[in-house]
Amino acid sequence: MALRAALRNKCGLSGLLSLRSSCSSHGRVCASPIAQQRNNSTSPKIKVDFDQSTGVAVMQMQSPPVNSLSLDFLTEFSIATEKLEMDKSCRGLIITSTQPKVFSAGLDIMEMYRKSPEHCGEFWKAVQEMWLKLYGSNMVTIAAINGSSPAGGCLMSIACDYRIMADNPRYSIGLNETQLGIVAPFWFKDTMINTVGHRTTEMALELGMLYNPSDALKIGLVDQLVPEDQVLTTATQTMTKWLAIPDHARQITKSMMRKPTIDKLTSNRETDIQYFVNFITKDSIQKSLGMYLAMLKKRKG
Ligand code: CO8
Repeated sequence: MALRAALRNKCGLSGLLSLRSSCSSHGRVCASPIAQQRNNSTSPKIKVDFDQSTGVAVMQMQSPPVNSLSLDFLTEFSIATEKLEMDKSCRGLIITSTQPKVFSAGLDIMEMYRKSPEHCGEFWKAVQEMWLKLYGSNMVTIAAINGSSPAGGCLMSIACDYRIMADNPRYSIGLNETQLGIVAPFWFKDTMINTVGHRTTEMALELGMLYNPSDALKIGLVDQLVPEDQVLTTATQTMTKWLAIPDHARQITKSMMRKPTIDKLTSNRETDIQYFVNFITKDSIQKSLGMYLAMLKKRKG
């Protein structure tokens, strides 16, 4: 809580939102004090290394044990991404994990379980913000998926421009929400459709499918598989290719492809929050989440 308050005072989500609304959705027209700050930063859950000479930042998610997307994590993520976005010299962002075997376990279920409607609303706003920042980024974004990436972890990956996954059959990726008894919201669904197409998304979402890397590659959920120890180097090499394209042309093209999906959420954020809060606080849904949490613990034992 203290961390969140501190982060908020420095540059909270509301600050980020007002920054965002004063910016063009295409070029980098914003002048902000944030832009002048150094972009090598380490916060408790996110480490950013920005190489001025290449224009590429590597963001490492470092929130043990499984990089679950808690409210604090999401707040740090949005602040770190916004800082990079505002820095004209940062053209590319690689996202990866320091946690063994896991890229991200998705949304932190504890943030949705037995929490007040107010808390759930605040949490959901932070989830929306994370997606808006990433899906709408002007930077080239590459997910270096060096472990499992279910649900919100998959959303984070498919919000990037390109996905490289470790070729380890023990890892999985997908939007598995129905397995928890919950429903992937329309913007999760739209991001997946934009990545793998309607039919594949329909089946994947209904069944809550988690794909091993080779199946994920087959359906286009990831773009490339490489040995585990080459995920980051391949991401760096791939970034060089993407950065060879003139920024303005690539950015306008990206915006043309993604803007309708982004607009659907930005014009319905409050309704989406209300829908989430009503849904997640239902007794039946809370019961499903409780059972899923118990299953996670039992599986461990
Ligand atoms: N949230 C909170 N805690 C978690 C989560 C999570 N998402 N995932 C794992 N944990 C906890 C475990 O309970 C365990 O806790 P403890 O140590 O206290 O027992 C600890 O993290 C370590 O987990 P594991 O032992 O399972 O770690 P492994 O390395 O064996 O496995 C996995 C890693 C594969 C990531 C595994 O933990 C897993 O499958 N986790 C669940 C992933 C999942 O299903 N996430 C879905 C979250 S929901 C979401 O992202 C979108 C929701 C959209 C809501 C829409 C509503 C309208």
